[in-house]
Amino acid sequence: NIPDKPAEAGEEAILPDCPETPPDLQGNIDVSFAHTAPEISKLEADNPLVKDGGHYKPPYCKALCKVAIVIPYRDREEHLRYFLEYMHPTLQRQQLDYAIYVVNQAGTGKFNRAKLMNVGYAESIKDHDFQCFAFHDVDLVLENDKSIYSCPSSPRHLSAGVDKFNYQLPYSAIFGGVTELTKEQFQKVNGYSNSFWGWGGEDDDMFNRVKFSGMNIIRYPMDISRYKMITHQREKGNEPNPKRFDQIRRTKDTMANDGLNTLEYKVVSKQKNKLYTNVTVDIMAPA
Ligand code: UD2
Ligand code: MN
Repeated sequence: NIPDKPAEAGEEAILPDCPETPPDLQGNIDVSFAHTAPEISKLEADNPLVKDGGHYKPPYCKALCKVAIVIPYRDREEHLRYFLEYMHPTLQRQQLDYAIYVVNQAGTGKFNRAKLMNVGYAESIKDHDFQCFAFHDVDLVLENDKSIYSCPSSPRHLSAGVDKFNYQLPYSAIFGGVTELTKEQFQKVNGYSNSFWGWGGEDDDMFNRVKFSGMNIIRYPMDISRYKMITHQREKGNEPNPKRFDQIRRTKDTMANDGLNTLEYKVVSKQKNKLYTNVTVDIMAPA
């Protein structure tokens, strides 16, 4: 039986489980960045069921899982609007209970993608009992909604195919772009390293963490693992990290003492916008 109106608070318990295969998936999605990204007010109007910090729940069924989408971020305003434009409708068709967290690095110091993702994890679980976490570059937009962001049985690499790399894996151990782990899996690896300042290496370090914790990476088939990357220059403050090669050689020795259990930061502000929760954070970045 499908109720004819959205559940009110407290009615949720009587909703049927959402089906394993969401009925409204469309497969390929036409993604283009040729237009100017829509204004936030337009995106809000286009996504009326998203509210309260970018949170959505399917109105007519109980989602199979609760997932936080965590975006490491600084000064990519137009990318964020493209991301919201395409990803909100896609995630709704996937019938997930999800919320979007934009973790915005304060200041002009060295960027630290991995530490920002740890912060997103730590702040999101204060708000809801998320079961899994999709760590997501702001400039990647999914081109096939059959790549469902549901909780993975093993750490999942979602962005296997990216247009920039001709939709092929540049190397088999790549674990950057978009990844998804359950809370248990993320805790088991002690989260990401906090020590990768600047561009590169943090994703390979996470690959190592997964491997040294006795887990394997899984991926969807290449015909649905497809993303478009918004083209961009390398920012000032995100220059390649010269220590990265040395750091990823040492993951096995460092991972137990560098991660969730050593995470330190100061929240500058936490704001629930309609389409996303913004967490601006001081991560004590070196210049
Ligand atoms: C690759 C990886 C990325 C990460 C990075 C190395 C893929 C598809 N992508 O991306 O996941 O491992 O290499 O660190 O494998 N960002 C900002 N503001 C900045 C700089 C970065 O918001 O000033 C965020 C944003 O979410 C961006 C992400 O960090 O998408 C990765 O940075 P990038 O896009 O400059 O790096 P890229 O494309 O080489
Ligand atoms: Mn990029």
